[in-house]
Formats: sequence, C-alpha cells, structure tokens
Amino acid sequence: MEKMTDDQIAELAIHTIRTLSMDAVQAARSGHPGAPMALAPVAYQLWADVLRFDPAAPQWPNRDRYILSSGHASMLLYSLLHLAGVRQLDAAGRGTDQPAVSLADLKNFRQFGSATPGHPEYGQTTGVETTTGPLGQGCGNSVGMAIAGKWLAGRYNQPGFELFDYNVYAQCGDGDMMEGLTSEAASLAGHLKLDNLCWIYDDNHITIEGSTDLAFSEDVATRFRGLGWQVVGVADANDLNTLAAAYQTFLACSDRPTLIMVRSVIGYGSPHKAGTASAHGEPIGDEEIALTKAAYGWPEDAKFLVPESVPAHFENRLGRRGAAARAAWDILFERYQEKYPELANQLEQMQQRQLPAGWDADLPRFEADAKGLATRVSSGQVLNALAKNVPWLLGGSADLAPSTKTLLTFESAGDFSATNRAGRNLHFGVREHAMAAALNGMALCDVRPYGATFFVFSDYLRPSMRLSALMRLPTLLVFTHDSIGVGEDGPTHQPVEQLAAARAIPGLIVLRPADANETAQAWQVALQQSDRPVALALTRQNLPTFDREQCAAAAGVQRGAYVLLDSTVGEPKVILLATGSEVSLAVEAYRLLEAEGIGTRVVSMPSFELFEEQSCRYRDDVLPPTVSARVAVEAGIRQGWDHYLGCTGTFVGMHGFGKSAPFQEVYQDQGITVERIVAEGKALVGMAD
Ligand SMILES: Cc1ncc(C[n+]2csc(CCOP(=O)(O)OP(=O)(O)O)c2C)c(N)n1
Ligand SMILES: [Mg+2]
Repeated sequence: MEKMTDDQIAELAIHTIRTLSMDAVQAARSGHPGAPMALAPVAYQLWADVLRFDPAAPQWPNRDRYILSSGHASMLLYSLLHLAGVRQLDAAGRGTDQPAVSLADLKNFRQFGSATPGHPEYGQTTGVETTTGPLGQGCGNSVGMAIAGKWLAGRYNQPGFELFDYNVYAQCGDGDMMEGLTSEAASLAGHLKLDNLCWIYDDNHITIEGSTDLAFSEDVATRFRGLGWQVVGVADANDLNTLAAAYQTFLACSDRPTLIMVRSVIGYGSPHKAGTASAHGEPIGDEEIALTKAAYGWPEDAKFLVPESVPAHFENRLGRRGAAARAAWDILFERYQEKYPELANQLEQMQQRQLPAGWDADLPRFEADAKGLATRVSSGQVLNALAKNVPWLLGGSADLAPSTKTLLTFESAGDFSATNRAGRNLHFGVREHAMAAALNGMALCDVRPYGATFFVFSDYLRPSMRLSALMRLPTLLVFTHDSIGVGEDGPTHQPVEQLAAARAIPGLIVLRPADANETAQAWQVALQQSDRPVALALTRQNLPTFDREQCAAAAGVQRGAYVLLDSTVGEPKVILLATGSEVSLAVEAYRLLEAEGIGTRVVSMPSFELFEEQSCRYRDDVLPPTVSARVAVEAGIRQGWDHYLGCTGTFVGMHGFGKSAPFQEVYQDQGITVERIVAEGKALVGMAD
C-alpha cells in the first residue's frame, strides 16, 4: 500500500473517531453522537500535535489535562482514549498493559460495568481527568487544575527544575457558556491570568431545544475579552491548519487564559441530521449512519472499524512526544530528589494523598471556659496550626475569610495571585460555585484544597459538592454561620435545611462540632480523609468549651457520636442527642434533669456518617435500644433524625425559617431552649410537670 500523506492519515483518524462515536451510540441505542462527529478534528489536532500526555503513564503529574466539559459528548473522549492507546491504571495507580478503553468497551458504551459510562466518570475510566455531564462543572474544574499547576510551579519548581508547566484544556459548548458557573470560573481565571488554561468552545449554535437563537444571543467573544481572556476564532472545525494555529496562539500567550471559539456543525457529515438538534441526543439510525459513512468515504457496512494505521499514527505523534517528555521529566525528578529531597518527598506524599509526618503535632487543646469561643474561631486556630505542617494544604473563601476565619496568617502563607503563584491563601471572590468546582480541580491535581463560605450559601455550590462526593475527592468545605445562631442577619442568612441537605449527599462527611476541642478533632478527622469530601458546620456565636475532666474526651468525634455525659443515678432513662451549638443546651438540660433524679445521658453527635460506620455494638452502647426516651436537639429541620428518635422520640429544632433578631430571641421563638428540652425529656419518661 502506498504511504499515506499526513492529511490522509489525519482524515482517517478523524473519521475513525466519528464512526466509532456513531456506532457506539447506535449500539447503546442512546447517547450523543452529534458533538463527537463535529469535534473529531478539533480534538484530533490537539491530541495528535499539541497535548503533552504519555498514554503509558496517564498519571504523570506534569501531563497536560484534557477535560470534556461537554460530558454528553463522552464518545469523543472514549474514542480518543482508545485510539491513543491509553493504558489502564491498577487500583494502586500503577500502569498496566491493558487498554483503558478497549474496543469491547466501546461496543459496550453505557452498559453496566463498562469503562464507557454515559458521561465520563473519574475513577471509572483511566484517562478521564474529572467527572463531567452537569454542564459548567468541567470548566470550573479546569480553573482549579490551572490554579494547582501554577501553585505547584510556584512552590516546587527550582532554578533548572521546571517540574510543573502543564496546560489545561477544556472542551466546552453552548450549554457550558450559558451556565452561571462557567461565568464565575472564567472571571476568576481571567483575574488570575491563568495562561495555562485553554477552553475550546464548540460554537455550533445548537442545544437541545433547537437553535441557540431561542435563548442565547450574547457576544461571547466580547464577554471573554472583557473577562481578561485572549479570544481566538476558528471559522471551520474541519480546518486543521487554522486549528493548529489557534493552539499555537494559546501556547504563545503568557499573560491570560485563552478561549478558542470553533464554529462547527453538529452531526457533521450526516445528510439529514447535520446542523440539527436531533443530532444532539439520539442515535443517528442505521440508514442514516450508512449514508453518513458514505459521505466520509467509509465502508458503509463496517462497524467499529479501526484502521490499523490510526492507533499507530497516535502512537507516533501523541505517544512518542508524551513518552519523551515524561522520560525527560523522570530524569529531572530523580535529580530533583537528590538536590531537594524534602520537596521531592512532599510531592510524592501529595500524590499518594498522604499526610506528612507530624502533621497534627501542633493540634491545639483548649482549656475549659464557660464563655468559650465560636467554633469558627477555634477552627481558624486549628487550621493555622495544621496548615503550617501540611505545606500543600491551601484554600480560601468566597470573600468571607474575615468571617469564616479561614485565612492562613503565618508569615510564609501569602496570597495566591497573578503575581504570587506560591501563595496559600486563595481569594475566590464572591463565586461560591466556581470555588467548589475549582477545589475539585485542585484536588484532582494532588493538592489539598479547602474552601469556605456561610453555610446558607452551600446551596450555591451544592452541585460541585455533590461531584466531590461522586468522585471521592478529599475536598474540604468550611461552612460557618451554621444556624439561627447567626441572629440579626435574619432568615436569608440563617441555615435551616442545609444540614439535612448536606447529610443527604452520599459519601460526604458532615461534621458539626460542639466546642473548640471537638473542632480540633473535626479538623483532624477531615484531614485524614483521603477519598471523600468533608463539610464542617461551624458557629458564628460563642460556645462554652466543655471541661473534659467532667465530660468524655473530644476524641469521641472520630466515632461520629459519643457519650459526653452520662447518668449519675443508675441507667439512663432519657438520652439527649445534640450537635454543634445545641450540645451546650443539652448539657444544661442534663444538669436540671439529673438534679431531679432523672438518669440522663448526653450524646454529642457531630457526624451521622461517621457514627453509622461504627460497629453495631458501639452504636448500641451509645444509644442503647432499650432507652426509647430520646430527645434530639438541633437548630435545623427534623429530617434525618427519626432514624435515631424512633417512633417515640421528640425533636427540638426548627419548624420554619428564622427571624432577624438577637440569636437568643430566635432560639426562644423556635422553642429551642433548655426548658423545652427538660420538659420533653420529662414527658417521655412519664414525669411531666
Ligand atoms: C447543568 C446541566 N443542565 C442541563 C443539562 C442537560 N443537557 C445536556 S446537554 C444540554 C445541551 C447542551 O448544549 P451544547 O453544550 O450546545 O451541546 P451540543 O448540543 O452542541 O452538543 C443540556 C441542556 C446538563 N447536562 N447539565
Ligand atoms: Mg451547542
């Protein structure tokens, strides 16, 4: 056979991506063929000629990241992973000789257990850098990845040791562009001048309902220029030379992120579906596939055809380039290990999601104090003590650091900015959603990120928090002002249902500590998580610091719930369960009940999730099944508590929104008081006044 020209092999590779995508969607009888067909050349040009990625080492820390924010176009990514010969990692993160995505996986697109789920899922498929599908999230993640890249360079690169200089590419669409999250993320990226970030916008004028004329008429280029981005246009997605030039324009830019706007035709090549919304989300159909393949000059009857020369071509381009870059990096890293062993060790620990030796050596202990301090304040002290010993713990808040107490105040911390890439205090601005999405991107690049805001605004970032859990990322969220204890700011700022809502997310550990020492323990638990996110719920108002000589040790936090105080008059007759700021109310009620000879137990319950993981025996020790007289106290809604209250228990908590007033009055108004707890306790043991 005659040797193919570069143009011919490129076209063959592009048509292979297109036809694999059509065939897989058709076999699954569901999926989104149109965007992969249109974007095949866009992605081909990037992967073949630009992306620095070694298919044999898909976890190489300095690899370029490619994110498919348009997660519905997952077959584009799966085709690329297959054709590029990306190798699967084993459970320990080591490379194997198995393909990450086999041809069988493509044939099993969207089927149970395949490496090709409907939308790309991090952890399920090697080479998928982040879970996408909820539009906007991939864009948000990409900003965090770019921040992490700059920060890693700022902290760890040394003269002659350019360990980190990776670029982050995100493929996005009209849907992403319409989402608020994307705007927040783009604004932050522009402000931070993240020149390692490139978004490739599939400007195809089509979404699900039809033409973008229906709902989207803004001037995206002007908007992005206004946000501080470089904007590059590509008039035809099939024009490889212009695409190549656009990527070079990105690489040459050193002071801002780049948006490449590519005009494409959804379902390109399909005689009856190209350019229509029906190419977006349904199989093309056998007949139309045959016509489309004919239009590509492809054998009409062939299914899942991968010409041998295509994987070989990717191997020659992406593979060789990536392998060479990675091999050079490995040598560089060996030399770095010799010269900077401490820094190299940090990088390795980071990549293993480990903590450095002595990370919790300076964990503060707080003396008993009736006046006490707010858990947001103790949290700030604990965070600072831990962050000093965990150099890659970094984060910030959505413009609330003075309130959330999340600023790192020690001298070497510094502010991350366009001019200081090594700073550990991030300033996300008033952009909760972008903050949480960026945190996920940062966690995916091995740093340990935290973000903070008022608990009531957790609703603004909830979709990203859900994805932290779905991806099993150890992202940390610090939520302060966690109840009506906010007081005068009123019901707009008083969380009511947020605790229940956070607990509803599978895999998210929610911790609501009751005093300063529980807060220290909560942080300790939080940092020890390597594969799940944690949300801390902390108070604005002061809470007494319990005398641990009289109460059980705060280490009980590690088990989710523990007996803080127990009956001094025989077996407990009533159990008071409480979390956070309401534990001190339960403690006061305990004293009154005990004084009347009613055996009472106080269970502090900072985390439902951790408690549920304990042995049955431990759980029964803390909450003996024989004691059905139970009062739960929490300044939130009842949802979730019935599990511990059974049919007979009583809930003392919120029954609606709060009010703007001094917080003590709001507690009174809601009936969350010591007297009420005592009365309910007595009623349950048949000793009502
Ligand atoms: C947050 C969110 N809202 C809605 C959807 C459902 N959805 C999936 S794709 C899509 C339209 C996307 O349009 P575009 O990004 O232009 O993709 P194209 O049709 O051009 O491939 C929508 C609304 C989603 N996945 N995520
Ligand atoms: Mg579109």
